[in-house]
Amino acid sequence: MNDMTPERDARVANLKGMGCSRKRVEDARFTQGKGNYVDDISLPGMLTGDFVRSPYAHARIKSINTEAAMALEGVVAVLTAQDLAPLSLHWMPTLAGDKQMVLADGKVLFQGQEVAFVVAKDRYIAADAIELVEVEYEELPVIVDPIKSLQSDVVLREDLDPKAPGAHGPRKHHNHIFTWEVGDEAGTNAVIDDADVVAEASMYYHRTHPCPLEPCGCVASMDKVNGKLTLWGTFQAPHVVRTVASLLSGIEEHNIRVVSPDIGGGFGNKVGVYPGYVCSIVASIVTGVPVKWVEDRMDNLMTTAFARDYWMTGKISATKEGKITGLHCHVTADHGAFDACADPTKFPAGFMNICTGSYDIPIAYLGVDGVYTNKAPGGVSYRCSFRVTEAVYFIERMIEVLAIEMDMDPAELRRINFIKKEQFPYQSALGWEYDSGDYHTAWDKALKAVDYDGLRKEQAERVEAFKRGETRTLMGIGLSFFTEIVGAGPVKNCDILGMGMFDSCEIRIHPTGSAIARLGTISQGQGHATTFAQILASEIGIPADSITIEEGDTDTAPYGLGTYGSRSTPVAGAATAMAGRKIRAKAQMIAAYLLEVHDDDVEFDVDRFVVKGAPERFKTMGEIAYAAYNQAIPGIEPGLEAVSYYDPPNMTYPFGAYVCVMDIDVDTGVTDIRRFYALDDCGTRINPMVIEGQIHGGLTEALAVALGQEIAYDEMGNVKTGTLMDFFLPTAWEVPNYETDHTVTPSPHHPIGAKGVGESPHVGGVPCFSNAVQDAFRPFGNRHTNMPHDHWRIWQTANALGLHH
Ligand code: PCD
Repeated sequence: MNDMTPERDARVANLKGMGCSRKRVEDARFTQGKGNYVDDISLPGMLTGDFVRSPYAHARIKSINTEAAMALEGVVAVLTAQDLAPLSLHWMPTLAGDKQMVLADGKVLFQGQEVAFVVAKDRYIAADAIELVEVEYEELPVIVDPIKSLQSDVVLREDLDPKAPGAHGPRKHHNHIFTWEVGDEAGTNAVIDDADVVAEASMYYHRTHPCPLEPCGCVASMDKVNGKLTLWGTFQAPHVVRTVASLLSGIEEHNIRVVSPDIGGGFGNKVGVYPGYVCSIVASIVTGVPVKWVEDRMDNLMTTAFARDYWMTGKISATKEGKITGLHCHVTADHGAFDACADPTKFPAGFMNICTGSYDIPIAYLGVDGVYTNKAPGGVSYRCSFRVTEAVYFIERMIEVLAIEMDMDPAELRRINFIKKEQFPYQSALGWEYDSGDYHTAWDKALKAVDYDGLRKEQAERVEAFKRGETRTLMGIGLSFFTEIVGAGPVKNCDILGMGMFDSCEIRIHPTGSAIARLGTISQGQGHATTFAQILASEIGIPADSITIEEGDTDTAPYGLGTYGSRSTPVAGAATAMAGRKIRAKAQMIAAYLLEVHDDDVEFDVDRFVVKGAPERFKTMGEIAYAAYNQAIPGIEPGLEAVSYYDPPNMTYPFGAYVCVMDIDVDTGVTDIRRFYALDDCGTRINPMVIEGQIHGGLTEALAVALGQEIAYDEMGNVKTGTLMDFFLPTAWEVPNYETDHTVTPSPHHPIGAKGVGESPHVGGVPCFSNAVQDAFRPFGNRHTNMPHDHWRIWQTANALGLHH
């Protein structure tokens, strides 16, 4: 007709749809310094807020004197708990059903805790004023060890009735938060007691921190004339922030607008609600002008959401042939001063019950005890879906320890225990239904790619050479196979503060055939503007380059639960496809009308509807969009829009097989990663290049955590790693060349078969790096050593094994 009818392949390519390595559209502004981050926001008359923070980890506050600070030129207000108390805002609810002080109320419970909020003309004056606030502290005994905390007479949370249950049931001790149990403990113990082989291990997954390059911050602006509060901030879940802000402040939700502008990395750090947000809002209401609060690096590392801090003990049993028969896991979880873990309500230890991993384990038990200590609150899923990193680290270490116990090859031990392809959908002993997987294919491909047998031979030769004194370098082969659980989640079992975890997409096609789609998620660097347009391009036949993706403004975006737990693709991505299909259904009716045939007589073909059996008769999506607005079509409303709120029937279970080859200098403890191979299966792939970037980023954060990154405390509760001089953030210097690979096992329930991928490399990466270190020392009697494997600790391991003369 009116189209030059390019070849079908050319039309497909023109869409830049599913499977295309489309270049990231957001990079044009990021690479030219044109991003718009919270700290770029500057409003007329805007003030700056900053915190007086506690130098002590546990102390009673005897007095706060703000006079000298208030007297400083340029200081507008100094808020303390006393000022917030009449508004009931001196405490706030946490995502875990606990409550947290916004400003110190009677005492402080961790170093760096917010004591007073200074509001001044600029950041420098605020910093000077902080020095002038006089706080009199009376030191109290400090507890930094959760196991000791459960035996201590010292009561950390004096605000809680020691006998009353918490949000997750009975509490055993005044410093105890909850016990969470899954599985059959008696049955598991019976199996383990009778087993041919049992391996045991205790491991500490150290406290660390997501440390995004941009710290947390916000700008609050209360327009008293119109009664409207606008809050810009580094929020991974802007709609949730709006709802919480409304519930806390009493301002009606339609009068609050929350905007997440560009975000410089989230990694879980920007999910929670921090005192800075509450104080900025109050300060803006009080002063009547906008108030900005942006953390510095030390604030971020010392006080915002930490990750991990799990003391895990395990028992795994097997037959003589190495078939696993049972798994027992107990965790003592250090939650710091307030339980502010960001987990779906029914899961106080996140999805830790995915700890049976990728293996067909008939019976298992998990028990978790949450405990208060004098450390910062948090417990966030740093690049993992709600404690999945802990779970995968645990099982991947247990497998290695079992292999040592049985004197078996760990690759073979994994192979004989993997869930088989035909067992999917697979019901795990601890309650999950894995949607799809083909672990054996992935494993075989990985081992072949790295020439596993060749590596083992080389390793054995190296050990012999070491024993003969010819080399001081050992070789470690790190293996890991992981199953993630991402895409929270079915509303029936996943909510945050009572809000069901669906997600959304709203599409508006313009008359000229371009479009805008808005989602309930928010990119922090993942590239959603690029990839969600690709999903739509394939669904509705409009080129990705002609589709704007907008996220993060609650005044315009449909309600959604935000971006974390690799949920955007599984949930909002599904909503995008479903909304696209609604558009397509209406487009089909319009096309049929225009072509004067029955609706069923046209079919979708790339970027058009064609008459079945007569491909020369068609209407392009551009023509259809134009007609939708400009032609009276009997029985069809004008316009072409759709919205989908998607409640996923299940989560998605991406998986992967990783291998790390590492050389370790026994005398210096220095590690050299010779090779890192990562095979990922995230189902249908939207953008292979974006996926590769995600893998590189997640592996780098895994390397960091495994080899040095930690938030360490001394016994006084002082943070020893509060700056980037001490907190390890890898640079190009430490990062190896990653080899990426993939298999594709689509999710059977996701509309386009896609699973999440953003966190996979972190989840699989940490045990892989750690296993490489541990494997190097296996021939000399190492069973387990705790992370982080920095040079000093590796040296100590070598020394303890008698490898130094
Ligand atoms: N994809 C594709 N395909 C598939 C899947 C996926 O393509 N199959 C892609 C998408 O589209 C996007 C990405 O990739 O773009 C991702 O996705 P996902 O997986 O879905 O995820 P999301 O949701 O989106 O995101 C989230 C994640 C997380 S969670 C984290 S940590 C991290 C990751 O993401 N973070 C970050 N990554 C990243 N990147 C960046 N750049 N930055 C950031 O920050 Mo959490 O929970 O929060 O812890």
